[in-house]
Order: sequence, then C-alpha cells, then structure tokens
Amino acid sequence: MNVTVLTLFPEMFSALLVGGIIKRAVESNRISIETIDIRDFAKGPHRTVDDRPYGGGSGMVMKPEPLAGAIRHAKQSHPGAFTLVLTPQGRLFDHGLARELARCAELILVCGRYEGIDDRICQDLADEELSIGDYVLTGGELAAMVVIDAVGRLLPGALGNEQSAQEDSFSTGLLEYPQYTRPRSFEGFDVPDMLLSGNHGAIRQWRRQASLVRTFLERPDLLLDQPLTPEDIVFLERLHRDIEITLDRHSTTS
Ligand code: 6GU
Repeated sequence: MNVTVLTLFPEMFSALLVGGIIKRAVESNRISIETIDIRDFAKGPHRTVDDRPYGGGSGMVMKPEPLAGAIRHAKQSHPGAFTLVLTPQGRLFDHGLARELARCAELILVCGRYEGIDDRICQDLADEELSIGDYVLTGGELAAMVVIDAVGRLLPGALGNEQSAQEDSFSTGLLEYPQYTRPRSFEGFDVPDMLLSGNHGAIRQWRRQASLVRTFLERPDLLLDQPLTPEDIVFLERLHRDIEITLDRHSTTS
C-alpha cells in the first residue's frame, strides 16, 4: 500500500519510523509513506496557507488553492488513490473501516490545521471525511497517523503472527480477553488458574466468556448488534440467572 500524506508538518510523520510494526512494514515494503508539504503549493512571497473565515468568527481557515494544488499533484502520481480528509466533522473511524481501507492499494490523507479547511475542498476533491473520535485535535496529523497505524497493521504480513489481527479487540466485535505473561504471581495478583491448565478447549471458552463479560461491563453498546453463538447465549443466560439468584437472596421481602 502507498499512503501519501498532505500536511503542513511533514516531519511529524517520521514518528512512525521510530520503531514498531509500522516501521517494519515500511522496511519490508508492505507500506510506503510519502509526505507532501502543502506549503509547497502556496503562492506569494509569504506562501500563505490560511485566511480569515467568511462571515467572521475566530480562528483561521486553510485556503483552498494550496490544498487543491497539493491534492491534484498527489492524484496525478496516484490516479486510483482513495482520498480522505481528516477532520472532526468526518465519519467516525473504526476497525471495520480500517479493514476496508487496508484493501486499498493507495490512500491520500489530507491533514487540516487551524479552525478547519475551506469546505469546497471536501466537497470537490475528497472521497470521504474522517474523524478519529469526538474530541478536537489541533490538526489532522495525529489522526492520520492513527489511521496509518490501524490500517498498516492489517496489511498482509505486517504482524508477525497472522492470528493476532484476527483475535484482537473489535475483529471479533468484542473487547479482547485479558492477557497475562510471567510471572505467575505479581504483587499479590495471580494469573487465572484456567490459563495454566493446558486445556486449550477450556482456555478458548474461558477467553470467550471473559471477552463477553468485559464487553458487557465496558462497552455494552458493542453487544447490541453483535452475532452471539448459542454457547454465548447459554453463558449469558446462566450469568443472568446467577445474578437474579444473588439479588433475590439480598432483596428485603416486605
Ligand atoms: Cl481527523 N482532526 C482534528 N483536528 N480533530 C479531530 C480529528 C481529526 N478526529 C478527532 N478529532
């Protein structure tokens, strides 16, 4: 996959090459990350990239001309690229979208700064606007790096162990089960006995149930449109019954 990032701060993206899986994916040519400085497409002695908003208000808006120049330049080099603008107004990025984007051969990521970018850029030159969450960042660069990280690790061969991408949080639609490594006892807390049993069927079942409970406690919303197996239903019904028995025991009978 090739990712072309359009930004006013190209040097920020060197952070992806400091270490870890994305650095490895770059070194093994599974992904190439190219940056284009939007300021290179700005005209005039000051190479101005922002201006005051029409209609007034605080803050500055990124001018359309340098952005359009940079996007057209990137599209010329990468004709089939899917073009995304990173903005807090965009579609919420999630693991499903990361998986879809991992199928693209080429992506162009446009990073906004200041109060935003001239809206005609999004309408005219972008395929989709993307947000990484309901909070406001000072620019799209960190969001673009989040997208590159989440998509990059899904590229074939990027993770040493292919299974990890299939088992991690969200690929099953549930939160991941708790993980432990040595020592067996740490500061008074022990690894659950089941994980030491060597019974792989029982361990698989324990992990699935731990995922269900964790998801129910932390992100019940995820369970609402999640296909559950008959075994999941049996487990949750048993839990439900046990909770009811406990509550009955403690309820004051009047
Ligand atoms: Cl993509 N950009 C900015 N500036 N803020 C954000 C964001 C993007 N996603 C969440 N907050």
